[in-house]
Amino acid sequence: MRTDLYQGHDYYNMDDLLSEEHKLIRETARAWVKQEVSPIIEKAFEDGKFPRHLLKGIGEIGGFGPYIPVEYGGAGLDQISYGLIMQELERCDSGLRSTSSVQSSLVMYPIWKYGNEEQRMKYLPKLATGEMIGCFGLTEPDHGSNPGGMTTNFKDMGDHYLLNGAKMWISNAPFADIAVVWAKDESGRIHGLVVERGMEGFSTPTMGGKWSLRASDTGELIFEDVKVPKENLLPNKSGLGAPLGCLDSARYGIAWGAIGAALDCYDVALRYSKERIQFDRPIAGFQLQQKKLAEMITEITKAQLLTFRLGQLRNEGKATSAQISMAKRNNVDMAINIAREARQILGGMGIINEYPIMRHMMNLESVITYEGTHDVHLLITGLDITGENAFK
Ligand code: TGC
Ligand code: FAD
Repeated sequence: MRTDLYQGHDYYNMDDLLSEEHKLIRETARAWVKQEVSPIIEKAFEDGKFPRHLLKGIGEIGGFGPYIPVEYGGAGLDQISYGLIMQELERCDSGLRSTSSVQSSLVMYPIWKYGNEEQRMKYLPKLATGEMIGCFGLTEPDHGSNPGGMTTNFKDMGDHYLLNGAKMWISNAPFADIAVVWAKDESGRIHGLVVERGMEGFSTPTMGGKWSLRASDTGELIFEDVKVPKENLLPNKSGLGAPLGCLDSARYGIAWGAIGAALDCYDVALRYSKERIQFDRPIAGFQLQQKKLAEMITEITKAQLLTFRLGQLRNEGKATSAQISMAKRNNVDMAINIAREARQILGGMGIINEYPIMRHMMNLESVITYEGTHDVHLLITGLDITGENAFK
């Protein structure tokens, strides 16, 4: 088993912009990851299973609902703290960060923002500790980039709603206790409903065969005449803007998380390049390898600056959805390119599980697709700067 020797890289003294609390939160997350996750992550990835015993620990480091108010069990932290936790989790594995993102931004966020007080008190405290796990059902087999076309629907039956349809590619679905499900009412308006495991007609088959994000469980959500109590509808927002609002928060977390994956690849490649001797000298001394390493730290530094500024805007409530799209797209693309370059620096060692590079690279193929594809985010920027909609 490889010892986790990771250390952060801060070429532009970004730490000067952080508070002591920020640094403590980051160190706490890093120490927990090194002690509890790094020793088992390769095995979890090989087994294709999320290690569920980690859920409690994620809750303890503030990884479930970092910015949700303390009165609901959240950590009550700012957006920079949230980002730093995502960075440390994804530094280890994108699947680990995914579990946290889904629970925090796609389950707790909508219950907090769109739910009533009763729903908040019923679900949020248990979600914050990891005692309860949630998933988020937006994507359908025929509606991925275009969620507005969804066909999952519910009918008002007087004393309950009757839910029918199917969701696909749902992170955490196989073991989630609850699902925040987006479905159309009889007039075609989209609403969020909390569906609980055990409701008759609700099943969550596991999706197998993934070569990416293997340490995260992915499944379907099937609804066959599921009777959902009326009190499980999230009352305070409807329309496509409701699920997209959750995505803003999750995409912001991914922008930070992707920097973590890139930092890990850079850190491993830099160390390896100084130790690996070919032609009687460390490969770090060859210009071609220096070009790769120098470009990596340049791109990481640019992403750190972009993302920190986005965090400030989020703290002030000023970040736009398009700004978040730009950061998600840029940072995931940056990370996947760095993973590919790092793999080359390690030569043959780059493809085996003694090092994390290939795992990061495969994971990032999911990250560049979910929460809006690379192309979708480009089109969001295009629409924002030109006013012309190139989606349809
Ligand atoms: P469009 O007509 O543009 O918008 C419909 C309504 O939504 C509003 N809106 C937003 N509101 C909040 N936040 C945003 N980011 C928003 N973007 C749009 C918009 O103002 C409008 O409101 P209203 O009141 O006028 O009705 O919608 P469209 O149908 O043209 O679609 C636009 C598009 C393509 C950008 C959007 O649908 C999209 O982002 N597609 C990508 C789908 C996606 O990201 N799915 C993610 C599924 S969840 C997931 O992947 C979890 S992965 C696990 C993990 O995170 O680890
Ligand atoms: P499609 O929408 O079919 O896109 C295929 C290609 O067409 C892409 O390259 C896309 O960019 C391009 N394209 C589509 N529309 C346009 C256009 N207008 N112009 C130009 N190009 C276009 N979803 C959830 O709801 N909850 C989850 O928890 C969740 N977890 C996931 C976990 C994993 C591991 C993965 C892989 C996905 C997950 N998703 C989840 C689904 C994810 O959000 C979708 O895969 C994603 O939104 C893309 O949808 P799609 O796969 O159907 O691709």
